[in-house]
Amino acid sequence: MDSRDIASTPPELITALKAAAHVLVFTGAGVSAESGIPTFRDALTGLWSRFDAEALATPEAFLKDPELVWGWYEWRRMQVLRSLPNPAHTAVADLARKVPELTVVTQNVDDLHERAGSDRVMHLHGSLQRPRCFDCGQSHPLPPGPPREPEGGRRLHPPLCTHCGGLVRPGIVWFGESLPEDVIAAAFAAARACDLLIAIGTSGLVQPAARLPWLARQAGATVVQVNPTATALDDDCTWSLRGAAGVIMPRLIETAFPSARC
Ligand code: BV8
Ligand code: ZN
Repeated sequence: MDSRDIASTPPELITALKAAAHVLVFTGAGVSAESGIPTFRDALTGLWSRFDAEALATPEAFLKDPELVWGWYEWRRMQVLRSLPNPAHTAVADLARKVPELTVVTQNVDDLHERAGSDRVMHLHGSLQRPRCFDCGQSHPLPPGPPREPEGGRRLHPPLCTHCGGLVRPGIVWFGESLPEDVIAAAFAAARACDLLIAIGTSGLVQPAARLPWLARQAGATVVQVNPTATALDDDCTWSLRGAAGVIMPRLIETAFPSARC
């Protein structure tokens, strides 16, 4: 594994990117960090600094205190609404116009890839945009109006299912819950089929999502990660580009596919 900063992008990586028939971009919370959305393992800001995110992101936590967990997700949905895609999201959307086939697989529950112009994004861990009934699974529209931040920890009661009266939950895959079979199968198939996998802003700690780079490498693909720090994926990577996604990704695309000089 060879770590390099962006200034010394390996020429072999540029060659691989230009020659790739199918690129898979695999993102984690770090790709949204420069949009102002805290990553999962950063200290959570404000009202939520006293909670452990992983303890809140479970079905048990929701059943134990639905108003706390629903309030936390409404706070996160409000953060996303107030955020904009950053140059990393834009570079990924731009890359789709430069290579024959691009698959975007994200662990994130925000919609910043879509708002940057990426389509058919695979959300391994669900989305903030698609609440559903905890009991019968019926999907429900988002609450009308902008999400309200629970002032001073005020409880936010989740809506009730119009079909069965059950509690409406965020459309998220929580810890201890299985990922949607069709989504994880499609993501694994894309990892085995791609020529180049670019992992952006993920610590590589959450399974089974973190298997994607390893699957791609085993199938003979080149694997590169973009992250300011070392991660659990380092040994799966051909190269690790150390730096911020919002800086590295636009430069990588511009170096491989220079825009026409006007
Ligand atoms: C499951 C939704 C079967 C919630 C999330 C082995 C196999 C199977 C399961 C397990 C296993 N081992 C352990 C498990 C259990 C568990 C797990 O993986 N636990 C971990 C903590 C050890 N997995 C599960 O429970 C999964 N379910 O496998 O079902 C099953 C069923 C029953 C019992 C057992 C198994 C479900 C996992 C999905 C959980 N839901 N999200 C929500 O968002 O609220 S995961 C959540 O954490 C996020 O969605 C995200 O995916 C993950 C955080 O990871 P990252 O995205 O990597 O974010 P992180 O903060 O860690 O890192 C950010 C990175 O960005 C850092 O490296 C940082 O350096 C970098 N960065 C920062 N700034 C920048 C940057 N990079 C670039 N540019 C920058 N500017
Ligand atoms: Zn229901």
